[in-house]
Amino acid sequence: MRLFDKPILVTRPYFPPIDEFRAGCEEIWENQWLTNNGPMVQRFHSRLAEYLGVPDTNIALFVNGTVSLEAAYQIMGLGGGDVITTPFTFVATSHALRRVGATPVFADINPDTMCLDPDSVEKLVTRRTKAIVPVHVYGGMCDTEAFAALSRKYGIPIIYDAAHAFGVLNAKTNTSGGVGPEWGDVSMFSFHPTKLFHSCEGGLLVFRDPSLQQKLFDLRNFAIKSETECEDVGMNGKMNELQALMGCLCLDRIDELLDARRRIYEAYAEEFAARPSAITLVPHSSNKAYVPVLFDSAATRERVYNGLKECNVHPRRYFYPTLTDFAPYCYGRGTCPVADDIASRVLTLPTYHGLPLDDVRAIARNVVELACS
Ligand code: T4K
Repeated sequence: MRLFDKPILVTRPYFPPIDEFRAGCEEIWENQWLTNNGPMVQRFHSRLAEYLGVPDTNIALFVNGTVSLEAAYQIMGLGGGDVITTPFTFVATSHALRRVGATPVFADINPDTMCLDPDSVEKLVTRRTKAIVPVHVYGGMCDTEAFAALSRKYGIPIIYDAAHAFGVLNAKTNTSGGVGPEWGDVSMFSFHPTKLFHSCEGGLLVFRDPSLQQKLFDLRNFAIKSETECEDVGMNGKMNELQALMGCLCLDRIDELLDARRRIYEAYAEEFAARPSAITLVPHSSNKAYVPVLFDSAATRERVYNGLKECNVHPRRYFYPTLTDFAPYCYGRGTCPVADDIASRVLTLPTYHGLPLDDVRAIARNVVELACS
């Protein structure tokens, strides 16, 4: 077992060269503009639209992913209704629902993709259902065709929590965050620094209907229309200029960031190739945002998790426990056995730009040794 001198964390943010950040700051200082849709935010907005291949009328930037989800839920009018979603996610997916007055109803996940299972969802649709919120877990795409069919059948919108899915190519349509039916009515991408692409903090909504854009712009700016008019209960959801600068610099290197994750994933895959049946590397995401590994039992997962920490390697049990084990959502406890089972056996291993491949291989060998001990 390799012991590491310095802690290896599950992830590390990417830091662009500081000279480039300094040069961008000089521009911001020159502009004397810090927030409220400044020039750097507008530049980041345009560049993102270009990168994603969508009209710039179909996106809106926010201060973080959670707030942008709240804005999407509010604009789609989900308050007061039920929304069917997954318990196998970060708490933000459901917290944002509760914060707009909607009730999360938990359906189970598909054991292979770990994403919301459309059949399980359909069994829970009622007259109170106002939307479905699937999550592209770890950047692996949901069964988007099945959700599009449910949307048509029941006349309810699909809002994807695509927090992990920046840079993902939809294998069927070859689109990366587009506005076709495969991306639902709205998709939310998180630009938190723990993500492969970031803007310090940030969130992006991509939506099919361009008429939502002005409403979202208004909502993120307190829903004030003028000095004397306020037309809704708005929020302060604005991204600032420093965030946008960081986002632009990271976008300059998006191919390099994606490549780094792919190389790390491949190194793990090679080490696990002759793996014992106790370890399964989850394969389905094209952006390799995470390195999730599924073990044969909860006991093996805990042994590997604790053993790695003793070697100064700090993986995370994303997403354990499932949301239905948390106090605000415990009314759903026990209703999603597949999600509970996966959550008890999964571990996400370290991956980030700059993590040496030699360390990756050593971590993988430690995992094998611990899993089989
Ligand atoms: N939907 C989904 C499916 C999500 O996964 C998330 C966020 C959201 C919605 C909400 O999007 P945002 O509002 O966050 O944009 C982290 C992130 O804070 C969170 O953004 C992310 N999902 C979640 C999966 O992971 P924690 O509590 O695990 O973060 P933390 O502070 O323990 O950091 C993780 C590791 O990264 C640590 O080992 C330390 C390291 N780290 C972290 C930061 C912030 C650094 O080395 N440097 C840093 O600056 O939640």
